[in-house]
Amino acid sequence: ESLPPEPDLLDELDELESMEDDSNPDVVPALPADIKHIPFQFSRFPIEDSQKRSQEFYDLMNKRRTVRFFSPDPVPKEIIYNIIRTAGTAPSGAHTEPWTYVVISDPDIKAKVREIVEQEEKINYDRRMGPQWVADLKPIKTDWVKEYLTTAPYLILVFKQVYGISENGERRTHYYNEMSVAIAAGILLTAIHNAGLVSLTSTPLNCGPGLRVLLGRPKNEKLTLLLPVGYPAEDATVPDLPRKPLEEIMVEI
Ligand code: IYR
Repeated sequence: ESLPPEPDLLDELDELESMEDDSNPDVVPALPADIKHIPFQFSRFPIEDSQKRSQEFYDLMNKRRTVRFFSPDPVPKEIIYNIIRTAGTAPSGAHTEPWTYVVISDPDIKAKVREIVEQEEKINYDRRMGPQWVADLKPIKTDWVKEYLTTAPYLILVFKQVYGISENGERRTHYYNEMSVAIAAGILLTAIHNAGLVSLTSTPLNCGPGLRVLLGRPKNEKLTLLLPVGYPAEDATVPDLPRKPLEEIMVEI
């Protein structure tokens, strides 16, 4: 017990240091202390069904691609609501649910987002990213022009709440907010694909503060992802990228 901590444990120790002392009886949990624990509703699939479902889900997800060319065709809002409800089922540290999804369909706001993003992206490509990064993106054919930001019917901006604010205005720790929002983003992308829509996983460099202010979000929220969502353009293309086979991504012990 008196040994120095393993390097892998240091992240957790950082987290621990920022936590309040739970030996203090005055400390109240964020969730109700007397929250009920109820029976877990679960029924097993027959094993052949699990087999089939796992194969079919892989086949479905293996068709997901990042798409950069969007159709302006409308998408019913209820589909977007269901997709975000689905992302909201993600697990999170101490069930803090540290995420906010901003859905933009207003053309004027989309135009303002595009203005902010293109202005920064021009500087990113010209100066901030550097020659290696720009070269690495060349095969993917991206550039600073972001037409999809005004073409796609929706933009979903994923904000992570780096801390929460309780009813009496005190700061609440959002444990593992980065990981919680990353998991939720994966579920969001999966839900978009499952609904038959496409998106582009974009992380606009240096645009966070400008977009946060434009959208009237509070200071505890940081932009992590910007996803245009809709149907692909009729003539949309994607790079013919291979995916690593199982043997390359899995180690069995
Ligand atoms: N944010 C820029 C650059 C960019 C970076 C990576 I890493 C990509 O995989 C793709 C693009 C842009 O959106 O163009």
